[in-house]
Amino acid sequence: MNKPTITLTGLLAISIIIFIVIRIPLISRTGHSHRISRGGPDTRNWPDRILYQELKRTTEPDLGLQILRSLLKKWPSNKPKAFIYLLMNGTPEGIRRLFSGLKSVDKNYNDEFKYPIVIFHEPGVTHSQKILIQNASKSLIVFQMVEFKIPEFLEKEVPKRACSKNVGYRHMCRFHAKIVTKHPLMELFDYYMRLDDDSQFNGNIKYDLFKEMSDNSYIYGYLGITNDSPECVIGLWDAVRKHISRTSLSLTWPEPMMYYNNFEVASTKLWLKKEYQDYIEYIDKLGGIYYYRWGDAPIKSLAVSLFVPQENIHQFTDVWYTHDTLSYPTVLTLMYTHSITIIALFVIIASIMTYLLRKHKYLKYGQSLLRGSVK
Ligand SMILES: Nc1nc2c(ncn2[C@@H]2O[C@H](COP(=O)(O)OP(=O)(O)OP(=O)(O)O)[C@@H](O)[C@H]2O)c(=O)[nH]1
Ligand SMILES: [Mg+2]
Repeated sequence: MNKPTITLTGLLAISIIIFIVIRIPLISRTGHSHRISRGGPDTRNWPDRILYQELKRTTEPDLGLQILRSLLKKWPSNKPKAFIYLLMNGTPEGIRRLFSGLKSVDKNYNDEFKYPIVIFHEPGVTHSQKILIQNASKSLIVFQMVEFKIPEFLEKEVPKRACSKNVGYRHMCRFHAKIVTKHPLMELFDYYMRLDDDSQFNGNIKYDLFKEMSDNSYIYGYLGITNDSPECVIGLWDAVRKHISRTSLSLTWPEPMMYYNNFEVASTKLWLKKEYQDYIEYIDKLGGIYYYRWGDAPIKSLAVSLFVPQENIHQFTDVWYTHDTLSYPTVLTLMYTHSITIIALFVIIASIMTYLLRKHKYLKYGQSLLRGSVK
């Protein structure tokens, strides 16, 4: 074989190996292959097709909950009671992002596992926009309207911008940390998945994430941990320390870390519990959400660290997800969870490279240099 053929063959081999490693769901930390444990109920007769078609076209806000209640009456007994939700901002760009996000959710998860999607929105989203959104997805989509206003108990004036974010953004943070936890949906269902309008699944999820949660008694599921900007969490850690000072709880969650929670799968019970409701009431009353832009991510991450035992927290390492500039799983996660495969991959690549270099004149040149025969 001549040099270009060898180089091409080598590159092809490396590409195939990388493709296989990326695409095949590897052995998870729990030791079982998710390709095998697909789980999930037989959904051929669910949801009832006629009901489904009728409901799919319904955009009446008040009917959203009725729809979900009817659906739950027909819910298969072995399927976790779960829904997917997101908050949309109603702007044309937001709706465009949503189209693409919903498509990726359907294609990579919901076409198979069929969980209802609840879209929260403020007044102003029109009937025809809702129809467009429903038609962009094969999932059952219901809408729920929420109205945001600055809480009356805040005494100081709320700045137009806090930590560079506008008031709408801070309403959004309060929505995810507090308002949604008081919504009737939380009582109706056992689990939920939260997404943003710009969330994207990049690969097929082969198993039911909610079933994984319930089978293993997981309470909180996440993809990765990152950090918030220190200036956006001013006073938050101190406030939490104060809140728990008269309890036996201790705060170990490092400042300003947070679960990257625009993807989050959790038990609804976690937020319904009195301990969380007391916590969020306390945090909310301090006003830091509006004064400093305390985000829902650090607020909820602190609560998870306080109220959820470590063994009930689960990192999904095989969900391929992108939001904004962050993608999961990260190379580091892959190396940690799939270290054997990564080492094997490096060994194979190193062997191929060595083989190629041996044939390559530069190696021979290098050897001559070392031997001192080239001046
Ligand atoms: N109704 C409503 N939704 C909002 C508002 N601001 C954001 N959202 C929605 O809330 C979700 C999160 O907002 P993003 O702006 O993506 O927030 P983020 O991803 O934390 O922040 P960035 O990474 O800084 O963009 C998205 O689905 C938005 O459409 C708002 O003022 N009103
Ligand atoms: Mg976002």
